[in-house]
Amino acid sequence: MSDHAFTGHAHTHHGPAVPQEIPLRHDWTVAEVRAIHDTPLLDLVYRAQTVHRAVFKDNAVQLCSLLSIKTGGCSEDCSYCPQAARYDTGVKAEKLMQVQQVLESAKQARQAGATRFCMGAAWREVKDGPQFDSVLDMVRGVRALGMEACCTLGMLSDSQAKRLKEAGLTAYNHNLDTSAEKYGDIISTRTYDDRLKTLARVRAAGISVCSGGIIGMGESIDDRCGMLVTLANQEHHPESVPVNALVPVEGTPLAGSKQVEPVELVRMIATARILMPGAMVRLSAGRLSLSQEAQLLCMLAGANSIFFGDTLLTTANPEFAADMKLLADAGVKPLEPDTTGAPARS
Ligand code: SAM
Ligand code: DTB
Ligand code: SF4
Repeated sequence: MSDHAFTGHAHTHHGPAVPQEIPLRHDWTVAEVRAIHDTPLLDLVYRAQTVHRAVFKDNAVQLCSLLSIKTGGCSEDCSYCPQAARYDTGVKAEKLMQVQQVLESAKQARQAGATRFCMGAAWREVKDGPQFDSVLDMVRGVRALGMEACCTLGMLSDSQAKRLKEAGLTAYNHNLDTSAEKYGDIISTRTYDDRLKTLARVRAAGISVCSGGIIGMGESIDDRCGMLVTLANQEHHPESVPVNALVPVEGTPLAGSKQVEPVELVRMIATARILMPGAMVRLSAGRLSLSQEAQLLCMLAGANSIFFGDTLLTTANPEFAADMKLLADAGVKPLEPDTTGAPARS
């Protein structure tokens, strides 16, 4: 069903205005999405770029800064993750950072051109108490600097989501990572349904949803399409969809995984763009193994955001200067902060 009928109703999410001629569907099947995904590459990229330009009028890319505010020692067993305590990856467990230190880093990120500041904690779930209170202070501080604030802290309760909203949180990141069918092969310490429940709580609290996944974990193409179907068939599309290529980390069960072909990432991004026209599609982990040309092809396919800075959470990312040169050479402008606050179809 298209949600044209809902246009004009009070929505709790924000984003670009999707023109009426671009349908917003929430009833995709895996077979339909697979047909799009498998389209001849140049036709696929053309279609995705057409949707992209109908919604986003220019070729701006949002620069997001990522900071690990609580590194390592996580009790979960996500088989891709260097921060799981049970894998010997060389990542040491650290305490939650001090609020002032985090805000110092946010200030630097803003000066370097970031409009969104994302804070990640290696927690299974949020626990009420002084640490969560500090995170709320971090959110308030980042917002006061005039940036969007995003957190990724694991599972949340309704009341925690409400408190994050009250602190001014723009978005909450909680990835589905892969399809429901594949999930159990990757993580055993929580279920897909746990993931969906947290996403519903984030949505209900009026916080923007950031949810996506990883390719290159041994999943099938149908798993990739299945994940996109789950994201797109929610009542509202996520405002933000990160697409990560697995960064294989020594010590994790997925250390020996083969690098994905860059073109697989392009297909995934293009398909996400076509299914969720109003979403920010984020070319996230894995950029170090992409050429400049492959990254530009990802942008042509609809990616309009990157994480910049020398480290992601714990792994390396392209250098700041190289990213700035890439964008400048291609004539891609960094996105200005969205101050309109206008509600959108999703
Ligand atoms: N603990 C919280 C959680 O799991 O939701 C937040 C932090 S977690 C590190 C954020 C996301 O980073 C994961 O959902 C996963 O998609 C991504 N990620 C982690 N390790 C990765 C890797 N080696 N390669 C690509 N993406 C990775
Ligand atoms: C997302 O999807 N990717 C980012 C962000 N959301 C939090 C994290 C990528 C982490 C890659 C592994 C690491 O650096 O530890
Ligand atoms: Fe923990 Fe998140 Fe890493 Fe999973 S992805 S081990 S929950 S930090």
